[in-house]
Formats: sequence, C-alpha cells, structure tokens
Amino acid sequence: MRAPGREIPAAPLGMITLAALLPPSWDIRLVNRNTEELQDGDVAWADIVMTGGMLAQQFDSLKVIELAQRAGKPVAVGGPDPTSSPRIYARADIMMLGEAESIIDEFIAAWRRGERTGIFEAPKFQADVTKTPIPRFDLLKFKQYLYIGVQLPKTTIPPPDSF
Ligand code: B12
Repeated sequence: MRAPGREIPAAPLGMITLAALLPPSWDIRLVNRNTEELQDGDVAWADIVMTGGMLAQQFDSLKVIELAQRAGKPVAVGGPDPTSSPRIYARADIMMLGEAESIIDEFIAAWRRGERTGIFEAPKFQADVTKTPIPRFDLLKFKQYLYIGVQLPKTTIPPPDSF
C-alpha cells in the first residue's frame, strides 16, 4: 500500500520496544529496511546488528544477516518470524525467541561476559505490558509513517458498548 508522502503505513513497534529494553548507555541506530537503505557505514559503526520482523521481511532479514556477518559483526535475530521459524534463521549468531521482556537481561549479561552466540527463549505469553518500557519513539522518523502502533494492557481498553 502507498499513501502520498508516506513510505509505509506502520512503524516498527517491536523494534522500538526492543530498543527501549536495551541498556540506556547503548547507542542505537534504527534502520527500517521498509523505508531506508542500510549503509555500509551503519554496519561498520555497530558492535552488533539486530534484525527481525514478520514473514514479509524474512527475505530481507536473511540478507541483513549475511551482510553483517560478511563485515564480521555478530547478528542477533528476534521478532515474530524468527520466533515462528527459528530454523530459517539458524545462521544468526544470537537468537531471541518470543517476547524480549523476559530474556533481554539474560542476553545483556551474556553479551557483557563476552559471549557472542546463544539462543534465548522466552516462556510463552508471559510479558506484562504494564511493565514494558515506553518504546523508543524518538528513534522513528515520523514523516515516514501513516500511523504508529501502541500497546495497551487488555484491562485499559474500554468495552465496545462504552463507545
Ligand atoms: C499490529 C500487527 C500488524 C500491523 C502493523 C505492523 C507493524 N509494522 O507495526 C499490520 C496490520 C500492518 C500487520 C501486517 C502484517 N502482519 Co502483522 N501483526 C500485528 C500484531 C497484531 C501485533 C504486532 C505488534 O505490534 N506487537 C507488539 C510488539 C511490541 O511486539 P513484537 O513486534 O512481537 O515485538 C516483541 C518481540 O517479538 C521482540 N522483537 C521484535 N522484533 C525483534 C527484533 C529483535 C532483533 C529481537 C531480539 C526481538 C524482537 O521484542 C518485542 C518485545 O517483546 C501481530 C500479532 C501479535 N499479537 O503479535 C501480527 C503478526 C506479527 N503479523 C503477522 C503477519 C504474517 C503479517 C503480514 C505478513 C500479513 C500479510 N500476509 O500481509 C503483514 C506484513 C506487513 C508488512 N509488509 O510489514 C504474523 C507474523 C507471523 C510471522 N511468521 O512472521 C503475526 C504474528 C500474526 C499471526 N499470528 O499470524 N501486522
């Protein structure tokens, strides 16, 4: 779908949520491959490349893994498609499967110990979004998007008859 003046309808809520879960001292560069090119300089700048997305981004995520590994960078994958089909992403150095909230600390601790490979698997459907940090909306280039998703706990959504 194309909307005048917008590159793609929706912003990558998963990625900016992941960014918010990472240590505030880590410098993060968000490159949305739906809207932007990944420059060689982006990969050279990074200590780690993190990629992922939905089925629709699978082909491109695999390309990013290859590109980053060719540049000698460790790659972490996560998000809906790597979680659904981890075998397809087997060449990634690090896998984070499921909701990042409950495994991110384990990954960060391993990274700080110098580990550059590993599989971290979250117990299913345990994330409490009331405790999830506010996504890093500041990383978005708002003019690229038609709308921006937000996550609400079920209890804060009014029942349909209250509209
Ligand atoms: C909202 C939504 C959409 C919206 C908006 C998407 C957007 N860009 O924001 C719209 C309607 C556009 C959409 C479209 C599609 N969607 Co959709 N969508 C969803 C939905 C309902 C919620 C996604 C969401 O925002 N969750 C909230 C965020 C915070 O969670 P999250 O993305 O999962 O991220 C968390 C973790 O996964 C992880 N994480 C995410 N990314 C990364 C990356 C790394 C490196 C790491 C470590 C961790 C990590 O950290 C986050 C915090 O825990 C999910 C179902 C669901 N309940 O999850 C389906 C879902 C993601 N969609 C799905 C699909 C298939 C699609 C389409 C391909 C459908 C189609 N055939 O066209 C299209 C793709 C469009 C495109 N070209 O990109 C599937 C994905 C399955 C798969 N194997 O990939 C899901 C799971 C639905 C399903 N059960 O089938 N979708």
